[in-house]
Amino acid sequence: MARILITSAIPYINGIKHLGNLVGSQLPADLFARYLRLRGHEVMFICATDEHGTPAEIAAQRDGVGVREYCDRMYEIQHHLGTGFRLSFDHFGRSSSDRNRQLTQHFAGRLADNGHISEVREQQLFSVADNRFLPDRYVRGTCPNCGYEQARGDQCENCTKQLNPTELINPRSEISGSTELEMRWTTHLFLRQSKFRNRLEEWIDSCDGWPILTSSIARKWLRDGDGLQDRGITRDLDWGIPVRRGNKDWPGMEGKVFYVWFDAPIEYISATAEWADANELDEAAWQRWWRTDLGADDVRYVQFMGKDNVPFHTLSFPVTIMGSGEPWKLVDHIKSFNFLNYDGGQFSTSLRRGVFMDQALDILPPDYWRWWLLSHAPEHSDSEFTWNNFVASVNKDLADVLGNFVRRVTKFCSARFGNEVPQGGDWSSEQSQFAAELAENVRRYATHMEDIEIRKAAQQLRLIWASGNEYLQTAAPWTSVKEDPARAATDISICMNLIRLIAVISEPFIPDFSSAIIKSLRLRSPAWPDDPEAALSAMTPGHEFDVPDLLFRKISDEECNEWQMRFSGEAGSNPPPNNDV
Ligand code: B3M
Ligand code: ZN
Repeated sequence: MARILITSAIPYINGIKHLGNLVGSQLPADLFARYLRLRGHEVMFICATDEHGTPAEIAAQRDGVGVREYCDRMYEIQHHLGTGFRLSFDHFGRSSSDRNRQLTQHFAGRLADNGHISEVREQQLFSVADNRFLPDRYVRGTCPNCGYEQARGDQCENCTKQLNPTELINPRSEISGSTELEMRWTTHLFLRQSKFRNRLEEWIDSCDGWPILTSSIARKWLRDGDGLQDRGITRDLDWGIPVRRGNKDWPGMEGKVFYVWFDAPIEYISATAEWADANELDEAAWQRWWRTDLGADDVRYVQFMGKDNVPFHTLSFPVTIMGSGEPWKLVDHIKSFNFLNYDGGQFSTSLRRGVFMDQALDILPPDYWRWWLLSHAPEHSDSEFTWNNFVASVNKDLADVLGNFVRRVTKFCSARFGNEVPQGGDWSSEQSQFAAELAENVRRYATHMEDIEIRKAAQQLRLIWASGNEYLQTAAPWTSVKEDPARAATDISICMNLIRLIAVISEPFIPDFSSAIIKSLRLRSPAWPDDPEAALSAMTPGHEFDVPDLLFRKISDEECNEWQMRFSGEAGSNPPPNNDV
């Protein structure tokens, strides 16, 4: 049994996330967490809302409420939607927590004591019309790296380059649209990242086994030198963590807050402390996940995130950890994702293009979405959501293959042998061969899951579902029951046990299906089939069950067309989500 710490990138608080956000970090992280728990490992799965910085302020202003109130409301909504998608976080924290304030100020103090922070007097964009500085997302303009015209002042979403607002070409205020911007003097703290080049390079080189997407982005920004420029970690904003040096004032920094990207990754640690607080546990309970001097040396730490978040997790956050000089756990493996596109374009929050988490759950249960999103995860390249593809895969994989197999077997068994696993005979050579093949397929599936090769795992799982149908079709117990009822009984007993096995191993993908089957089979949390052949006789003759209700319904062409229209983002077709931002 191993101990595995899993974190998902923490979603910005500013509104409900779309399916592209979901599949880029939280959902695959959940898949991995569920799988490891199922294999008996000790898992700590952490996520939170990212509540500071300009995204939160801008959204609250648009909603006409205070930013604290806005965050309280959106936290509840995001938390609730996470539960709706069955995201099995051990804790879903908030970066605005006391824990994160203390820990962020602590890290800043340590970094300063160790000489890794400099105070820089610099010019920043100031908007005359808005009478304020315009940090980060308060400015938009053209990316100097790729020419994308909607780049934000903190990072270009198109090419992932981290930016300073002053680097943008044709900058304009996000608040008023004003282009009457001037440079004004202000003082900020800078993290001296460039001093860490060698240590980071060594560390990144030592992390073999990272997905290519992760290591190529990490190396690109490291080698370009650009990603390692010293970066400002404070801002002239009201909302955020006040700049303090540990628990002491920081002269000259009054009224300033830390940059959201400084405190957000620290929230991974803080949220684990929040978990301990929520469960009335002591400090040691969370520290054993994070402090290598207090037990975390045997923890494997895996992070999940979209590709645009990789530079912060391979450069700046590791600098925070390394520069503290304290034995905090560094990440071992970073699983990153490309983007999911929507029906020939991009998901767009502002244009209401695409499906958002609340809308998805309004039209279909979570398993439908989980299955499609995970089996089409944008792992090795961008992938695309189209309604036709979604409906075709759901109808085929879930309804025709999986649902049908379960229905046919349980109904036939119930009709011929009653609601219990029938008494069969010894296995024939075909039956033994099927069991051996199944064992091999389950082993392959487990390997893909361990390697976090999500599409391959989904494919292998689908193959196991299909093998059940094929077996049933070939065995044709509805025919053999007439001449050789013992053989039919053995086949049905194998199929019933295969349903049990499928319910167990499919749980990380489609947990509701799994619990419905486990309930129908009157089982109590069955364990992973370490020996799949033996698992085909786990439920012995006489084991009672209930025929499950319809598990997956088919989606009609009319529904498919209607949804395609509704979510196309064309005027009036997609009602604003209730958090209208
Ligand atoms: N909130 C960006 C995002 O939601 C940011 C991630 C922080 S991870 C520490 O994609
Ligand atoms: Zn760019």
